[in-house]
Amino acid sequence: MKSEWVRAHTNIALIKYWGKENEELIIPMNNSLSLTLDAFYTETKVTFDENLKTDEFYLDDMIQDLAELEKVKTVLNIVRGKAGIKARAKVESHNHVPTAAGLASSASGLAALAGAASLAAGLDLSERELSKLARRGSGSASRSIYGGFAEWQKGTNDDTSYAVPIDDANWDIGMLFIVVNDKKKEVSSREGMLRTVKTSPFYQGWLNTLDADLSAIKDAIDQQDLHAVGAIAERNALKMHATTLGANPPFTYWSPDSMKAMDAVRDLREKGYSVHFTMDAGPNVKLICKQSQLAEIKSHLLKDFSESQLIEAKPGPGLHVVSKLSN
Ligand code: FM0
Repeated sequence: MKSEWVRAHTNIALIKYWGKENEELIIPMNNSLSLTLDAFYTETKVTFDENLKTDEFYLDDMIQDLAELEKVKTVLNIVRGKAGIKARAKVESHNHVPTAAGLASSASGLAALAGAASLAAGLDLSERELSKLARRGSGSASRSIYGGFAEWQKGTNDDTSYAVPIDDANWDIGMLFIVVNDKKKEVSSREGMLRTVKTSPFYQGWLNTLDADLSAIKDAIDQQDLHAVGAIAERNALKMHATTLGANPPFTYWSPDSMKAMDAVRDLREKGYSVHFTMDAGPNVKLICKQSQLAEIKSHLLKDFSESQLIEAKPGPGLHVVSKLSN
C-alpha cells in the first residue's frame, strides 16, 4: 500500500453539466466538456489504518464535519469494496487557490481523492476507471483526471459514464477569473441542478440544444478557433443560468458584480479582443481569452476590479503523483 500525495487540477466547463439522470450513481442528463487549469488544484494523501474507528477528513489541516465527509466516504467505500479492505482512512487534503475567494472546487478535490485512495488501497486503476470513481464523488471531478480539454460522456450506467481526453489545449487559450464576493448563501450545484430538473419548464429547452453546442465546440477546438470556443461556451452558460430563473422556488447565481463583469467583457469585445465569459454555481465570472493576452486583458479590467479579484489561469495537467507537497 502506497500513501502518496496525488494532485488534481480543477476544471471549468465550457459545455455545462447541469442535471442528473441518476442521483445516486451521478449519471448526468447530458455530456459536458471542460478545460483543466493550472492555477487551482488539490493535493491529497490517503492512509488506510486498522486502528481508526471512523474515516477522518482534514482539509488544510482542519478536521471536516459530516457534511463534507459524505462525498469523501462515497469514494472511500467504493475503493474499499474494489480492494477488499475494511480499514478506515485518514484523508489529508490541501487546496491551492491564489486567494481565499470561495474558489475551492469539488472537481479537483474528489479527483485527487480518487487517485490517492485507489493508490493507497493498492489498486492500479486506468484513467477511465479513475474518472468513473471520481464521478461518484462529484460529477465534475470525472473530467479533472485529464489535462486540457475533456468530455464527460454521460453513458447509461455506472460503467459507461466517464470522461475522455479531447485535446491537450497546447495552444493560445487561457482563462481569467473575476472573483466576485457575495454575502448571499449560495444554492449548492447539487441542490440547484436537482431543483431545476424537477421544476423548471426551461430545462427541456436547455437539453434540446446541447448536442448542437457540443459538436460545434469540438469542431472549434479541432480548429483551435478561440473565438468560436468562447462564443459557444458563453451561449451555453447563459442557457444553463436561464433554467434557474424558471425553477420553483426560482434562484440565480448572478450578483450585481457578476453583471458588471459581463459588461466589462462586452466592452473588451468592442475594443477588438476575443474574450467571452462563463459562470458556474456561484457569482464568479471566468473569461475565455488568448493566453498571450491574459496580462493585457487583466490590465484593462483593473479599472473596475482590484488586483486580488483577477486571477490568470492557463491549461493545466491531469491527475498525477507529486513527490512532495507544494507550498
Ligand atoms: O462543472 O452534484 O460536479 O459542468 O459547475 O457533485 O455531481 O459540483 F455550473 C455548474 C458542477 C456543476 C457545471 O456540479 O455536482 C460543470 C457546474 P455534483 P458538481
